[in-house]
Amino acid sequence: MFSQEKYLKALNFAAKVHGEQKTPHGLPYLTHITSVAMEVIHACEESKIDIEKADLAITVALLHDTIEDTDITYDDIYTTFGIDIAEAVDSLTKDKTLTKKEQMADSINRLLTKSYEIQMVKLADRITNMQKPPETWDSEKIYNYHKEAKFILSCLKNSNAYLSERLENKIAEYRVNIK
Ligand SMILES: [Mn+2]
Repeated sequence: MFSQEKYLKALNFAAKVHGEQKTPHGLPYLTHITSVAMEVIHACEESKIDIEKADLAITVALLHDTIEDTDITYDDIYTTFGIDIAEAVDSLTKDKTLTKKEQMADSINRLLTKSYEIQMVKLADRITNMQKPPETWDSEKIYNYHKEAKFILSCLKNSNAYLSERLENKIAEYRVNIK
């Protein structure tokens, strides 16, 4: 399985730094974070991933949006969790100096240099985000989100067979939202 202590350390850190942040559906942001971690835990079980790799993947899942969405920096993650986790979270962080279009490809390229356990977090993130789109999204945004999910799957599908199949199913189900 995995270390409950490491899980709690990362969860408490994420809870503190995401604070009052909400998801696009208006729920506490921690519901997103713990959903991504849940997908990763399930995949680690299904794929019999060893404990050290599982601990890394689960911690990274819990921290994956900290640098992108809060005041937390790479150095803060490095100081508290060490270089492997800081590098992993950084590879899951969009480079906002690039155009919106370039950001996903750039992040995927950096992720592809990382281990499968880290790539898995991106699959889990997108699985979690393929729920009903927020009311505020127009049809073009929904269409592009669906297309982007297919791109993520095509790039990262080797990282974990279980999550890849799950994302493939979510992509198929998401089609009903495209008008
Ligand atoms: Mn996320």
